[in-house]
Order: sequence, then structure tokens, then C-alpha cells
Amino acid sequence: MLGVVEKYLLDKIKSEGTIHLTLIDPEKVSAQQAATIAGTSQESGTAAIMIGGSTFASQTRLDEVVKAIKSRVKIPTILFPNNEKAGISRHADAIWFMSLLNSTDPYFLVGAQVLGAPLVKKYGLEPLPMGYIIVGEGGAAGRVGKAKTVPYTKPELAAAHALAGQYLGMRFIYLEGGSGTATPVPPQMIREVKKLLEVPLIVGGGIKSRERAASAVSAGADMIVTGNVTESSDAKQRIDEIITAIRDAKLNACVKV
Ligand code: 1GP
Repeated sequence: MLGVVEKYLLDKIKSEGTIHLTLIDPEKVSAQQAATIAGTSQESGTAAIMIGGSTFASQTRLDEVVKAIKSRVKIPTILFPNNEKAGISRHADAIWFMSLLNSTDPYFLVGAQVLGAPLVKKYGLEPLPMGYIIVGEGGAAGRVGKAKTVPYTKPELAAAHALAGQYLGMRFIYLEGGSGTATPVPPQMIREVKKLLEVPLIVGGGIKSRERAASAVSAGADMIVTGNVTESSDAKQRIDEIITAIRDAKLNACVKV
């Protein structure tokens, strides 16, 4: 049976086409700032708040941030953990139960998941099974996750990873370019992956302008994640612009079909 958050995401993709998710890194902002970012993003039309980062190391801080966000917004909160020790909070609604498919370290493939699964159960978090693939430069996530990143020039390799994830039963696939990367996942790679995939495709990393968001939508992304832009001084305007660009790009694509 589908969980509440998964059903919400799938329904939203079905009705809106591509949806936007806001990523908040609890290491970079205070609980109060996190709540403000989440509130602003909700007003702009983001579908859910993801909470996590590549180097975060305190569960107490994570709990505070999640609680503050929950008190401010109604949309779902989804954990985006980098490990089982500090990435799981009982206060969230759901967790990306993810495997880094191109890690060279068994810990990121299945080790952290084995250690974290009992906590997910104990806290009653909704697990969202997701295959995570780090591509291009990969940023901190690639380094910390010991990923053999897929070069942007090899979209067929990204597609093979994505398909393997789907065949293993993962219900979402995430193409990650790395937070703050100068070059986001190229449209050609998104297109090749999307062509083969039946589960929703998430794309993130370096999407900081309306042009970049629109290009990922046109290539076939079902969900777009932005993190860094939420920390800028003009965050409200930039989130607004990106979400509007996602909606416009989807409308244009529908008109063309
Ligand atoms: C990182 O894909 C996300 O995990 C978001 O990246 O911070 O570059 O938006 P940005």
C-alpha cells in the first residue's frame, strides 16, 4: 500500500506535471531560519520540504530544525539523510530510503540502510525507496559518498544505473549533480534516463535560475530539487521565479504535444 506522502507526491506529479521540492541543510541554517525558508517556499508553491546535507553530524540539531519547519508548514517534510546516525529524526513525515547506486563503499549501498531501518520503523517514518545516482562533478555528496560519478558525457550509463534501481524496486530515482555545482545535470542525460524509466525522476544540483529549471523540466524531470538558492538573501524572489519557470515550461511542453 502506498504511504500518505508517496501518494501525495505521485498525485501532485500527475496533476501538475513537474513539481518542486525545497532542500534545507540543517548545518547551514538555524531552526528559525529553516522555518522561515520553509514557509516562504510553501507560499511560492513548493510541494515538500527535504531536510539533509552531506556533512551534517548532530541529531539534536536535526530534530530542532525539523520541529521548527513542521510548526510553520503543512506540506510534507522528507528527510534526506547522509547517514543513519545524524540523518534520522522522529519529527519528520517521511524519509528518502535511499541507496547511493554508484558508491564504491558498501556502507552507502546498503550498510547505512540496515543500521537505519529499525529507527525508521520505531519512529513511524514513511520510507520512500529511492535510487540515488551522483553524476558529473558530484560535489560534497560525491566525495562523502565515495561515488564513482557518472560523467556527463555518458548519459547511457546514468540510464543503466537508473533502470537497475527501478528493477531493484526503487520507486524514485534521483540524478544528483552535487549541491552548488557549476554545471547542473545536462538535459541530454535527463532525457536518456527519462526515456527508459517508469518511476518518477528527481533532478537536483546547481539549479539556481529559471532557465536551468525550465531546461530540466523540458528534458523530462518529474521533480526538481533546489537547495542553495534558499540560502540567498533574495531567496523568496528566486524560489518564486524557479517555481513559475517549472510551471510555464510544463505548460509549454503540453501545448507542443
Ligand atoms: C543537492 O540536489 C540538491 O543535494 C540541491 O542542489 O543546493 O545546488 O540546489 P543545490
